[in-house]
Amino acid sequence: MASYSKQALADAIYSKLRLNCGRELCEANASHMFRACALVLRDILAERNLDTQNWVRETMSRQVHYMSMEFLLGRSLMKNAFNLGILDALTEALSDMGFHPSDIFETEPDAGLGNGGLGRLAACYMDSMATLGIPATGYSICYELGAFRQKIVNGEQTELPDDWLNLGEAWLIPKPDETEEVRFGGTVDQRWEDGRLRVFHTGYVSVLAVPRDMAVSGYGTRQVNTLRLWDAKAPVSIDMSLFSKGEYLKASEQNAMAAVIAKVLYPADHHPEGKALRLKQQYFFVSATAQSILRRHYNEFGTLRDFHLRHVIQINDTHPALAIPELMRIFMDDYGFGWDEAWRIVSNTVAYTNHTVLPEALEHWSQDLMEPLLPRIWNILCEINNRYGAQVSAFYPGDGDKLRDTAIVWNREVRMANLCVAACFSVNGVSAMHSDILRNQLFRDAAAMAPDKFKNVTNGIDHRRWLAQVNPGMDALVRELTGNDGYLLEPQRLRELERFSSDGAVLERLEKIKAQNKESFARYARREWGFALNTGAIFDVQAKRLHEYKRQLLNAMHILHLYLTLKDNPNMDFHPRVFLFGAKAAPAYQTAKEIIRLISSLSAQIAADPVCKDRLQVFFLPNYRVSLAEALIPASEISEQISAAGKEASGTGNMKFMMNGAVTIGTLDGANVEMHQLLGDENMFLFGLTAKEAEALRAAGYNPREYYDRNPALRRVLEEMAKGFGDGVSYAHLTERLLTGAHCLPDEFFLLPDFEPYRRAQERAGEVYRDRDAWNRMSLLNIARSGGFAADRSIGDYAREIWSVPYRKFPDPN
Ligand code: 26R
Repeated sequence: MASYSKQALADAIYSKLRLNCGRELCEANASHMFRACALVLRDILAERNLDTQNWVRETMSRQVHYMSMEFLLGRSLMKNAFNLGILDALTEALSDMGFHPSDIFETEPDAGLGNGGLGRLAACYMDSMATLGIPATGYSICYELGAFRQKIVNGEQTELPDDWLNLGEAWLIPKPDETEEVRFGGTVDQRWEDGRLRVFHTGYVSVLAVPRDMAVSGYGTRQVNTLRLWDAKAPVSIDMSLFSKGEYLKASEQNAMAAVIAKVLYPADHHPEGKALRLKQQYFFVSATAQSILRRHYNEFGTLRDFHLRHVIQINDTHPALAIPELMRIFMDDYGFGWDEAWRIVSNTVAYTNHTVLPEALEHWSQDLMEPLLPRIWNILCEINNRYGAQVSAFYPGDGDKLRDTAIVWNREVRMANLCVAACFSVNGVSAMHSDILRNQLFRDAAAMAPDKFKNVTNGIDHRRWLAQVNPGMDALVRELTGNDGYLLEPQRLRELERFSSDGAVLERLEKIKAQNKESFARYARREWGFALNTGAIFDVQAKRLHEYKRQLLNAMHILHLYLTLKDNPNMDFHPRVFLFGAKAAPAYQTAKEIIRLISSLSAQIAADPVCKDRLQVFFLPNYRVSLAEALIPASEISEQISAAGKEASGTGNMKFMMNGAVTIGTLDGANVEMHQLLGDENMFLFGLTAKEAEALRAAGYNPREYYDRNPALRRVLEEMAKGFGDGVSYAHLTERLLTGAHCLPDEFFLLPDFEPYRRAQERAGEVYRDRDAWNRMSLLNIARSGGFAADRSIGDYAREIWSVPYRKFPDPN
């Protein structure tokens, strides 16, 4: 790989400062400097991106198109420098120019174009695809505002806009010549013309989709793939006075539509709102992407006949599912294909990943919204529905229930998951357990019709970012113990650490690295929020979106229990704990917001009580996001993965904590199940109902009162919660939800049955922690066995089992 000396980089940065920022070095602040660096790297990436595209054309290899409404990228400067192998040269260049490199890296705003797991997964996968030599393009929307900034005011979440583009724009390369037109509304007519039935769409409103491409580097390779982010623009900006009245109205409609479409990322996670704007965003994104892919293929080959042999489109949950009817539309209406041939090509191109089984998170769109906004798409959906219904009826003759359950259009609603299952050649879940639930429960009837369609690809994380980059101390230890940096491309080599599991000196060094990471996070927390963390305490962390199924409330209840116990018994012998939470709540999710408030109240109460001094602390860390996770995870010792069994599709935070040597307290849910298989009971603190047991309990008529009546400690916790704390806020609404269910099932996520088992798991963790040697060994084994949760492994699975694209070979996982 061509390398760049620090001098060459310094020169390039200097000239970007002058030419693009209009600054002399002596006038440059951190923002100017960041921008100049980003522009320098963008040039290097742009060149390699072109080479990559030429290579793809020459080799005619099958390409992957990864469609996702979310890419939670975080920061890119350090990442790109690391992948290009110029991180050291860049830091030295920055120092030589009189700056603290970390100031420059930290100036970069997170690109927060995602809400949580699904969006971060897409970002990790982009890195792995480039690294593994897979020709891949990601597609999404260039949201002007990413995930809201969370501010805690008087214990409550408030939301502020996240204006990331200001500086983040430096990474984007506009490609106005590849603009696509997306059409909304109007009417469709079918007329015979030249011997074939043709579709005419009139009276529509147009929005232009303009690509703003971001280059995605791979590690240890020259390959640079593309992430195409669509920006929305109105088609007319010419003098309105030239327009007749009717055209003026249309023009302003188009302007209004364009102005809002790419404005903001929807902050809802696991809860579709059914809003017209969200549907417009989805279609905008999907239509632009489908047109762009087909156009490029057609320009190259002059035909779309073999399209599916050259392309595979992976859709990240159902959010891009309208790609299916949109592709059908383009094949038929724009390129003159008949239904059957179009269907054969489309259904052999599109593959679907499901990321949630929560019924309330499954998308459906009403006919009332869909039909007027996307009239042609509505036609096509109805046709897909009719044809699939006929197949279902043939397979299950006379079975009305099956026809209802698998229907794509039912009761004037379009069910997006059923559409994907009917149309895609592959359907996969994101952990072994989740994929079993898809096959045997959620999509059982469809799976019986096409069993081979259903697959599993367990999620994985970019271990270069989430271990090597965020935890330099641990990275250095791994390199030393394994002899080199080979684990960066072969994550399974982390296994070699097992040899040191009884090496006292190594275990002590591991402990020291963790201690340093805790110190450095404590400094961060003091700087950011003025918090004073007790670094002698166990750092116990739950960081993820706030949702009832993830059970942050169970964690809070246990903390309250600890607090009450400590008050009763101030001399209690227990190792000091710091409980840390990071979580954004969807702005309209009231219960989630109440839970944040509860954690804040509890935090204040405990901070104010002298009995807790040096022993118990609780902090709610505001504005959890990628860059905060990067500081927090390496400092964590206990990882809270305590979702109600059967609800968390996989989890990926669990993997990040494990890889950084935190020990998990968790339920048998999602990928925790696979972690447990690798670690055994000895290296993880497992507790609680299994998915099966939870189901059985529900079926038997679950009554939370039984647990409340039987367990005095639990009862007391709930009573105290209802009373509230020093700040006078009552949380009776939360206890009511658990005990009697306020407009919902009482305790839908089984906090009460799991309370006592959770308390005991916490107690066990506390005991083991005191045996430093035993704890450090667990920590080491967690790191050593985490290689299978690298995104490189997941992408290898996708490449082999679903995409049929070649990729660089990795040693067998086992
Ligand atoms: C608004 C609505 C349509 C919506 C529903 C659900 C929007 C966003 C989501 C987020 C879901 C799909 C999500 O993020 N799921 C998470 O995906 C991760 C990556 O696979 C899993 O690790 C995690 O368990 C799962 O909750």
